Amino acid sequence: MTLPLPLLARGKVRELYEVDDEHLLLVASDRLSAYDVVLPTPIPDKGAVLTGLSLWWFGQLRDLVPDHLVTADVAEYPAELAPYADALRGRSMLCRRLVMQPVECVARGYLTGSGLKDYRATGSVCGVPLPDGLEDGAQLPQPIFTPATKAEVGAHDENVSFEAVAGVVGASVAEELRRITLAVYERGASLAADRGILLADTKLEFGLDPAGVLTLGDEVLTPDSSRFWPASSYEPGRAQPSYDKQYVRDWLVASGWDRTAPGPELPEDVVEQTRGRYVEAYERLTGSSFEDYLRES
Ligand code: Q0Z
Repeated sequence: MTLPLPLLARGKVRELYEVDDEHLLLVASDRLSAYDVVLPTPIPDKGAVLTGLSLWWFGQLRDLVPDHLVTADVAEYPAELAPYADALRGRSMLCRRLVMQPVECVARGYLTGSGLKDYRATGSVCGVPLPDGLEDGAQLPQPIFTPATKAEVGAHDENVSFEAVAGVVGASVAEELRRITLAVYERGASLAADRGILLADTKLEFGLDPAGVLTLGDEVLTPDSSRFWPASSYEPGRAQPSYDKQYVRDWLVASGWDRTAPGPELPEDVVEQTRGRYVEAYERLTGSSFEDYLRES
């Protein structure tokens, strides 16, 4: 979709537009990325599911941290966006423009991915020492703050120590980022666990509002910013199945795809099963009907 606004940033599956000096528009597409490649086949409603989840989580987290949301009601968007209301409804958010902190704030309750890689190499993750003998998917003795710095386009974020974060943003902001990130993770993991979903880890982005208040930005606790695992099949010692993407991954592996772009078109049944998993995640976590979300947005 192309809006009559300056494009500020384009992620793999989302776009960020400048509305005015104080506001941005965050738009989530239906694109899906697997094995670091954006696939050519969209998953219908994925952008709306992720937006709906972020909106719901912002509400769940409001007592812990202020967030950048202004409104997701397209009727309240600036008049110049009225011609695009149908394309934006349900999958966009008008946000306050923040001065983003140049650090990816990650909390992990379970060990996998880059955390596991670093642990196997050093016994620590981001300078946090961990007990010996942990395997892929192990629950950590307690959730840990594992910040990363944004890498250049195409590269992966680089895990860094708390001290490195303090060196960039100052000790007191670094301590606030760690405290809030862990509080958000704990709230998210506890709520998800009640609904049969393990929240292995989550990545948050923070900025400063015009008054200098640390504010939660971007998307929160979505399957694109977090690892969701079905609690029913949790079994440490192996890679855990992804709540949302496992059908896609299994099909891609079986297809013999070599993981180079552009990636193959997905068959209809894989698209439909995957859409179902996103909708199921929304409904399990929020306890509300996704159809209702679409109708009310
Ligand atoms: C978020 C990103 C992308 C989506 C900048 N409220 C804010 N104020 C200032 N900057 C941001 C936000 Cl959310 C901001 N990102 C990450 C990139 C699509 C989000 F291409 N970058």
